[in-house]
Amino acid sequence: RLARDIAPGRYEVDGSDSAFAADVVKGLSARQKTMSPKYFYDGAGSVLFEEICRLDEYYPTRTETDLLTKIARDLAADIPDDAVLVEFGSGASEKTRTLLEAAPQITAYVPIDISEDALRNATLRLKAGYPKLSVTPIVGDFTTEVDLPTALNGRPLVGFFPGSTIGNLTHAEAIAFLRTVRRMLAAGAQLILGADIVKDEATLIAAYDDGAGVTARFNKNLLVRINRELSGNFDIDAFDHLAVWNREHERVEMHLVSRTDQIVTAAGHAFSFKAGERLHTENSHKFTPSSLRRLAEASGWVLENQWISPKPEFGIFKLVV
Ligand code: AVJ
Repeated sequence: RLARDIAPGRYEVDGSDSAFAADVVKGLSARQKTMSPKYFYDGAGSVLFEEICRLDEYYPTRTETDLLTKIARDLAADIPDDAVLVEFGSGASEKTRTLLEAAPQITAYVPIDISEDALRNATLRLKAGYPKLSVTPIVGDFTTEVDLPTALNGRPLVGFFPGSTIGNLTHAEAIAFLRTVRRMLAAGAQLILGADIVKDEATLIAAYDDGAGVTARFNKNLLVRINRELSGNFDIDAFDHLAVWNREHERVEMHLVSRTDQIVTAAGHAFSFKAGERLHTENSHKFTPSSLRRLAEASGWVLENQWISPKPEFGIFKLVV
C-alpha cells in the first residue's frame, strides 16, 4: 500500500473489514481462543485507550511523556535538518508534540495507525498547531511494510515507536517488525523506541486491571465491536476481564473469561465457550535493558543509548543502523 499526498481528512483505507471477519472466525475456532489486540482500536476503543492513559494506575503513558520531555533536547541534538519523522502506531500523536517542540528541524511527519478516526483527529490537531509541518497519514497495521511518500525521497528519516506498543508483539513478530523498519528507514536512520520495564507484579497488574474498570471496558469493547460489525450476539456481561502476569514470557496478558457454558454466533459462525474458558486478547511484554538490547541486536540494529525513568521504570531506547 502506498502512502499518497492526500488532503487532511481523506485517507486510504485497506479494506480490512473482511480481514477482521476472517481473524475472528480463525481466532474463536482455535483450541486456545485468541484475538489480535489491534482490533481494540475502533473509534470507541481509541477513546477508551485515551481514558486508560489518564488513570492513576496506568503509569506508562505519563512516565514516558515525562521522560521524553526530560531527554527531548538530547534526542533533538542528533536529529538532522529537514528530517522526516515516521511514527508506528501513532494513535493520538500526543507524545509526538514533545519531539516536534524540541526538534523544529523535523519538517515532515508520517503517522501510521490502524484507527482512521484517531489518525484523522490527530492530523487535524497537529496541522493546527504546526502549520508548516507536512503531514502524510497512512491508515493501516503498522507492522505491514509501506512505501513512504515519494515526495520525501532522500530526506533523513527518524523512526518513532513510543508507548511500548512493541510489547504487543511476540518475540518473533518484534524481530520481524524491527527488521522491516530498518529496511524502510534505510542507512543512517535511527529509531526512538519506548518500552515498558519489568517491575513488581502488583504495579503491573494494577495498570491492567484498574479500580474504575476502564481497562475491563476496553477489553470487552472487542466483543461490542464484533457484535456491531460482524452481527455477533455476545452477551458482554457473560464475560469477565482478567489480567495476569506471565513470568516466563515477561508479559501481562489480558483475557476475557466466559462465566458460563455458552454458544455465541458471529460472522455467520457459532462458537462454544466452556465456563471458565479464556479468550486471550492481548500480550503486553515488559523488557529489561538487556532483553531490549538482545532484541535490537537480533534485528540488525545497534542500541546506541538508553534512558530509564525512576520508578515506575519506563525506558526510551535509541537504535541506529
Ligand atoms: C498501547 C499496547 C502499549 O500494552 O499497555 C493498555 C495497551 N492494554 N491497557 C499496553 C493497553 C491495556 C497498551 N499499548
